[in-house]
Amino acid sequence: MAGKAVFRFSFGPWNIHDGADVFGPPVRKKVERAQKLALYKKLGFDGIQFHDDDVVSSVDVPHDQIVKEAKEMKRLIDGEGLIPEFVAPRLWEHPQTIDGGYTANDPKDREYALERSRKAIDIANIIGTRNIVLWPAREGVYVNESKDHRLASERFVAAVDMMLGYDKNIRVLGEMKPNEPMDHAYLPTTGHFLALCYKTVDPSRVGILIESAHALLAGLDPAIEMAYAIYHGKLWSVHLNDQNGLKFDEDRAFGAVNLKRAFDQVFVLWENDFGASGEFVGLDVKALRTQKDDVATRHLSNSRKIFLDLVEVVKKVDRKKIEQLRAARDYEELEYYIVSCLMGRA
Ligand SMILES: [Mn+2]
Repeated sequence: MAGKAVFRFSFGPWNIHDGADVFGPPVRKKVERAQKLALYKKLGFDGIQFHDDDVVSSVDVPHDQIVKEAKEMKRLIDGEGLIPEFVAPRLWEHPQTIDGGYTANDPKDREYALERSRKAIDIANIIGTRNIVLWPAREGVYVNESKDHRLASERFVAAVDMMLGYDKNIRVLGEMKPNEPMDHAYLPTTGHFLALCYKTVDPSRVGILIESAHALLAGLDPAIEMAYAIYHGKLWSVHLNDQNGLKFDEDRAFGAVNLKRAFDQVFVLWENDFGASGEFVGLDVKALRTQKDDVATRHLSNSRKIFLDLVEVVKKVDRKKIEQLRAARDYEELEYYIVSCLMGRA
């Protein structure tokens, strides 16, 4: 183990953003699709992540139109030399997803979510990825009694089973988050989704994407979460970023808030040969609203640089010393040693 890690980076078009938030309008010029695609390689990224409607302008159109637009996107990313990492059905903006997707109370709404998931799989096949990511944004409740929670679990598994049956090649990756937009999300953590994996018709094709900030919002440590998913053979992608306390999902630059926490994540990924099977290091980071147009991709390039700098720190850490300090149970000194490494003193 260790030494076989391959770090290739990815992000999604939403990570280049005009700065609009829930309290105010855009503060930067909209970056057009072609401009965004041209930025990937310049910023040092090889992979691109998509929502279904990042690939096509709308999924609520005749199938022929979806196929035509998805083929056009495939041509564009091939032209830029980009690898599509995943497609995620966006089940949180459409009027028929107000009450959730797979767990909505209205059967017509549930059918919309299932149909949209099939369309996401069709799109994934056209652009050339077998990974479908589910961020179940609105699966959950504001009011506890508004849904039958046991039945919701059953419906969630049935939806994943439907996808696995619809296409025998695709993989489904759960990206879990405990709250926001919902008060209480169903399957709020990695552990919850891992348990669901084993209830599906083909557990070998159901796995995990871990976002650092999502783990932190659940009061959990991202590195330990990642190691647990790796133990299950199911850490198939990450959304690295950072987070300052238990607030909204901040999507701060990786390592910008807590460098040691970032180190711990890189350490786990390095020690466990992450990327050796083609996994990407995804950076789900958001530019601060205060950034001006010409420097509105710093969050991406800086996150990548911080990651790669931390890889160098990880490589230099003295494993024997860690083992000795573990054996001596001198964890204070171990902590000081790691902090010294991060300050360039060890
Ligand atoms: Mn986030």
